[in-house]
Amino acid sequence: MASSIFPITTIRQDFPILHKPVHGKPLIYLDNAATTQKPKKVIEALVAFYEQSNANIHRGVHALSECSTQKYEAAREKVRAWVHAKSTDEIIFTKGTTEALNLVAESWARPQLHKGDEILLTEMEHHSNIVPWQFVCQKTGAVLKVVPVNNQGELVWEEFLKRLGRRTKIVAVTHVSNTLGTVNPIASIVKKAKEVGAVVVVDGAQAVAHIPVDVQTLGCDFYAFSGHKMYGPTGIGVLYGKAEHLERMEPYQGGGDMIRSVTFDKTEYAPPPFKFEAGTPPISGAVALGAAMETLSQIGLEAIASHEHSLLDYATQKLREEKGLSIIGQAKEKGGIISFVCEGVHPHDIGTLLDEEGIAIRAGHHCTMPLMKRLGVPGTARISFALYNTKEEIDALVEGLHKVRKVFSIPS
Ligand code: C6P
Repeated sequence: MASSIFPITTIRQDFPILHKPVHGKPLIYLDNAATTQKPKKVIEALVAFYEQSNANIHRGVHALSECSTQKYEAAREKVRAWVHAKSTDEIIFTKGTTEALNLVAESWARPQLHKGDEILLTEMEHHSNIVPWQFVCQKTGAVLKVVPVNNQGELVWEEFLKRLGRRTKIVAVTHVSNTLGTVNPIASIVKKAKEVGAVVVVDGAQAVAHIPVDVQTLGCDFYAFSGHKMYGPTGIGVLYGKAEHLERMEPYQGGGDMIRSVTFDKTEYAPPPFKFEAGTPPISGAVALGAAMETLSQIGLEAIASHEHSLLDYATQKLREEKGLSIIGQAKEKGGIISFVCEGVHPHDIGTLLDEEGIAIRAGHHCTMPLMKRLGVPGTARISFALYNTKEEIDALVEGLHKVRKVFSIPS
């Protein structure tokens, strides 16, 4: 229903890159989980910032510096509202999800964890939500525990409960799996984790641009995401952290802008969020991320979610009709991501041959190697939707897959 009134033509006009041919064919961009394309408003916000407002923030007394500071802090407020945090003091700008997760691992976990403490992850985590915790384990003697996924690609709830105990200090879980599309029940996970006093860190990289996120309702302690996966620029991301944690945490890096006073004997830190933003931050990136959020708000996240869901349903149905093709990840709650494998064709060959048709997909392990091992596949082909995708593009994808089969002499 919603997709029929979704202003798809107007939306597509707003994304210049969608009108650039690739290999002489119209671009069909289905690699949105890797990074989304950028609307004019975001590109123009970057240009306008450098043409009209460029200066360093928080330090200058001059007009441009005040203007730049005001825009940067206004962007923080937009992010606060986007995830419904209580205060802008809980919003830290980072380089992206990866840096945000490393910040929690280094500044919250490493000083607090001890030998025998446990960090609970899931089998579907991205490497960004595995490797930083391994660093913590190496440095503290804590151990990783892993919740398995079932054949549908869902967390096995009973196994989660079995592994959760008084030694669990952190539960680190992805909101939406970048490989399977599975949406995890974060609020229920938080409720259980709180019963044992564990802190919950959510990797929201694949969620924030697709489903409404309210960190207060979810109750999580930390929530990490990247600007470039939500129509903003690369090099900007966000860590939400509950004030009670951020106040007690040590800084992640030292430098300018994160201090109250410095002598050679002692440094006093600025309060959060500045304590965690050493050096000149990605100012223009934050401003343009704010513009991306405005664009999404204007269209409406509910409408976007509904459009992407109809694409997911349509593509799932179409791909199920394809002989020799298996969809990997059939969770009941799914976001707009479909991984698949085709009998007799390596995922990389699928990706390369589709590229010749102007169709951009991703192929490989998607930075989820432990999940690939669990699923018994070296990699998958993956399509992932954004607000500008259409059912016609899915039809073209299916056409493209027929061509791939032809190249490999596999009957359709
Ligand atoms: N996934 C993909 O799936 P950065 O690189 O810091 O912006 O995001 C890292 C990251 C963390 N968690 C999840 C769930 C993710 O999906 C990603 C990025 C991309 O194509 C690149 S591997």
